[in-house]
Amino acid sequence: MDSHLRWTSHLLRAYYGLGVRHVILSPGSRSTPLTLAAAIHDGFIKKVVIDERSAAFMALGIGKATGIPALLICTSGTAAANYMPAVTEAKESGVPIIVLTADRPPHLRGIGSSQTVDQLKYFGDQAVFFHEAGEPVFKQADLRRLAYLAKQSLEAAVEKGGAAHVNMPFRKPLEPIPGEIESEQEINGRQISGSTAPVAPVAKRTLHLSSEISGLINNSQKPLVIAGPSNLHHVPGKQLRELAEKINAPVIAEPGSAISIPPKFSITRYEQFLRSSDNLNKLEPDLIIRFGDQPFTKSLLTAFERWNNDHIPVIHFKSREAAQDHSMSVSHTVFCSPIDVVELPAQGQSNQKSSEWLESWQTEDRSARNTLLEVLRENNTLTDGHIFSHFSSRDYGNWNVMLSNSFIPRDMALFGRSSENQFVNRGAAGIDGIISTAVGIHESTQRRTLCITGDIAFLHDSNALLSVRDPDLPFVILVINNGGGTIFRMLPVYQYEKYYTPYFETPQQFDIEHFAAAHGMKYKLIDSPESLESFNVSESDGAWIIECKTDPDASMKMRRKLWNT
Ligand SMILES: Cc1ncc(C[n+]2csc(CCOP(=O)(O)OP(=O)(O)O)c2C)c(N)n1
Ligand SMILES: [Mg+2]
Repeated sequence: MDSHLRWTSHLLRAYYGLGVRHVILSPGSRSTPLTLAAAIHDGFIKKVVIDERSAAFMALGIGKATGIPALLICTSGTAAANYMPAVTEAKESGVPIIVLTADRPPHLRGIGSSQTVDQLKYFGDQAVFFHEAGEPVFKQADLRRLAYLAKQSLEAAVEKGGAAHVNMPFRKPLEPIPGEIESEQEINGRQISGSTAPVAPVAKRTLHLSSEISGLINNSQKPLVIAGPSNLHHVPGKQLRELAEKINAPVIAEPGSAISIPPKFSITRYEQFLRSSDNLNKLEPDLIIRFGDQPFTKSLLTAFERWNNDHIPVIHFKSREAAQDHSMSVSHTVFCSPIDVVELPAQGQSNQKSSEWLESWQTEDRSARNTLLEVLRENNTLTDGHIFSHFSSRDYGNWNVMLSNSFIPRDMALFGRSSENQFVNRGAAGIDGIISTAVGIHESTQRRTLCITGDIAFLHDSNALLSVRDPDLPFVILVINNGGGTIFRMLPVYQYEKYYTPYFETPQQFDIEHFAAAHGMKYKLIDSPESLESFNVSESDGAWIIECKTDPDASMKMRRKLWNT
C-alpha cells in the first residue's frame, strides 16, 4: 500500500536532486504529506514560520542571495494568499521561488467545504508557472511526471525569474501508513549520501557584439556606465568592470546593484551633484551603457529624461527578460549573463580624451563629497543622513546589508555608497517583508547580516521577529525611527496639513525596546551623533535591534541642502 508520503517524498527528492536545499513550512493539516516529506529528509534545511507572508519573503531572500529557489509549503485556504506579496516581488525582480500548496481534492471543491478556496492559478500572472499536480497515483507514468514537474517548475522559476506554483490535492487520511516513514527515510538517506547535481550548470558563452554596438562603444568619447538594482546571481559584474576599464568610463552603481566598482571609476555622490541642470548639461554622455534593472534614484531618472531629449544611445546589458526601461530610451540590447565572456571591441580612440571625461566626473564627485562631509559635521542632531554615512565609512565588507524601501535606499545613495553585498526589494518597491527577506538572506548565505529599515516598514514586518532566534552569526536590525513614513514629505500632499500627518506620515509611538524584549533580542538606542560614532556594528553578536532615533525635520533639511532645492 502507498500513502501520500511516498508521492510527496518522490517530489521532494526530485527537487533535492536538482540542488534545492531550503524548505520554509507553515503549519497546517492538509499539507501534512508535504510537511512530513520535508521533515524526514535530512538533506533539507527546514524552517517553520507561522505567518505565510513572512515565510514567502524568507524564500524570496533565499532565492535572491543564492539564485536557487526555496520550497514554500502551506495548507489550503487563505494560507497561500499570504504568499502573494512575495510572489509579486519575485516576478518583478526576477527571483526564483517554488510554492507547493496543499488543497482539497476536486470532489470537495466548490461545495462549501471548510478551508477550501479556488487555488487553481491562484497567483494569476504573478506566478511564472502553474501546474495542478492531481491526486497521488503510483503508476510509473505518474511518478515520472511528478519528477518531471520538479524540473519543469524549477527551470521556470530560475529561467523566467519568479515563483512557480504547484497545487497538490490530498484526500484523507493525510498521515503515512505504518513503516512508511522509515522506508522513505531510508531512500532519502541514500540520496543524501550519493552525489547530487547542482542546479543546472549553464555553459559559458562568448558574446560577440554586433558591429553597430561595437562601433558605438569604440567611437564614444564620453561613455557613462549605470548599474541599476540586480540580484547577485544575475549581475554580470566582471563584464561591467572590464568594460569600464577598457573605455575609461565613470560608473554609477545604485544601492542594490550588487556590483563592486574599482574606486577609480566609481562615482558615488551623483544623487547630490547630478540634480543640477548645469551639471546635467556639462556631464552629458555620448553613450550610456546600462546594467541591471531600472534605476530608481531621482537624479538618474531625471538624467535619463533629460538626455533622452538629445537621443543619446543607450545600450542595455540585460540578464533577464523583463522590460526595465522607464524612460523608454534603450536603443540597443545585449543579453548577458554573469558567466558570459564579452568580446570587447579593440580600443579605437585616444586615451587622453577619455581620461579627461572621467576626470570631469571625478572632480564633481570630490567636490560633492567635501560638501557632504561639511553638512554632516555642522549638524549636531542625529539625522537619517548620519546613519548611512556612518555605515558606509566603516568596512562591513563581510556583512550582507538588506535595505528597506522608502527613503532607505535613496539615502544610501545620497549619504552612503553602494556595495556588492547590498540587497533591495526594488521589483515592486513594497515596504512589506523587508526583515523576512533579510532573514532568508542571512540563513542561506551564512553571513553576518544587517537589515536597515524605516520605522513603518519595521512595524509592517514585525512578525519576522518570530523567526529570529539565537543566530550563530549576528543578525542586526537597524531601525531608523524618524517617527513615521517621512518620504511622503516629498509629495505635494504634504501641504494639506490637516490630512497629511494622520493619513500619510502616520507617526507612531511604539516602544521598539519592548518588541526586542518580547522576541528575546538585544536592544540598543542610538539618539545622538556621538552615540552613533561610538557604535561598531561588527562587535555585535547574536540578534539585535538597534533603534536610531533621528530628527525628521533636520533630516529633510539636510537632504534639501544637498539636492540644492
Ligand atoms: C506594502 C506597501 N504598503 C504601502 C506602501 C507605501 N509606502 C511607501 S513608503 C511608506 C512609508 C515608509 O515609512 P518608513 O519605513 O518609516 O520609511 P521613511 O519614509 O521614514 O523613510 C509607505 C507606507 C508601500 N510601498 N508598500
Ligand atoms: Mg520612517
